[in-house]
Amino acid sequence: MKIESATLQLIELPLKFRFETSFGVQTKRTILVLTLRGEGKEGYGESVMEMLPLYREETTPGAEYLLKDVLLPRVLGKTFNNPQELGQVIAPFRGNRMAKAVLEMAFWDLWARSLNVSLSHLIGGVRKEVTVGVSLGIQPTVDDTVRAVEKHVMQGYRRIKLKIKPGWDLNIVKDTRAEFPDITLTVDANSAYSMADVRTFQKLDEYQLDYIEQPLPYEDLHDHAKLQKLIQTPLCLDESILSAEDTRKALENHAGRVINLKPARVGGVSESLKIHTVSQSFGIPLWMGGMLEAGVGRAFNIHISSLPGFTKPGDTSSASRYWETDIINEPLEAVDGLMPVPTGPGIGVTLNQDFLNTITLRKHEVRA
Ligand code: OSB
Ligand code: MG
Repeated sequence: MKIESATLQLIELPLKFRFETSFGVQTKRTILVLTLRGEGKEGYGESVMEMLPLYREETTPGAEYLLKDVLLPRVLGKTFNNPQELGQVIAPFRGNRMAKAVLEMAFWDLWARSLNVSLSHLIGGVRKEVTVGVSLGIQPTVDDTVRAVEKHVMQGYRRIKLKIKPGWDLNIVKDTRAEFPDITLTVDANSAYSMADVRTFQKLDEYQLDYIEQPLPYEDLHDHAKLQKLIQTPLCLDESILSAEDTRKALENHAGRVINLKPARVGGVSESLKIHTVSQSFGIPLWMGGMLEAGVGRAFNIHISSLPGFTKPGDTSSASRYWETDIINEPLEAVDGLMPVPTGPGIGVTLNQDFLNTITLRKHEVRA
């Protein structure tokens, strides 16, 4: 497959809800959408980092520069027989996995379309639909939290995840659990705590949480392992995991018992497949995370979570929860907590280019 041309568009997409986490508030997404062209086909990629480095270190302007001036010029006009060959060209550049993922994933889509197979089929997916839950941001009051949980339980979501921060944790978990004794419930701290908070996590042990996601700093597998020894509830790692090697080391050191895999966080599809293999060899369950993706990123996440190791519900809820209008033409909607895997070639969705043009801040055409 020869990559003949590329278009990189920076868009701004307003969220339907205010999404508050321990690291900040999001009311819109600023997204890079990449189109790669070759052999009469197109492949798409979408960025997940934000303007500010509050989740991990990457930023949208940093990724825009890397893609436009560094990564795309090195692959345009070149022929790659598979995604691994393209991976070798971008591997020498350190870090920046989210930026690389935009390109890597677009190439996977282009390649799968050229082979006329769906991404799910190409990577060994085994499900026609995937189970999904929701990630609920920090609400103004405890009562608002319980009502938000109720609404999404009624909609059939298979797991409810509550965002927590110091001082906003036991209160919401206690009242939610009192009203919903049987739901699958989790919490996500986005690295807001330290080992000084062990008592809080020991108290959370009373509420049958399925797991506690990323309680401690993102670079600190050591303390996650220490905390895991002091509590019953499994720890789930999100921010800490950037690669299959991170995953192996985390699991060998018992720093967690569940892995949140976000393909874009780890550099794309190839690294996701490696993490899937590592997790399965340890017998550790995976679930598909989310970064408030628009249609392209959401479609990738659905395809990848059709792999057998994704045994817990993901964050890939209905696109209509997030957007008035999505950037793709196809609806990605869950019914009773089940999200269908698109069946067409590649990721099986098409860009709504007319809508995209109305929300584009900058557009770069890159040629060989
Ligand atoms: O930690 O999982 C996270 C969103 C942005 C950044 C980090 C996270 C999240 C979510 C939302 O939890 C998941 C989604 O609905 O896409
Ligand atoms: Mg998380």
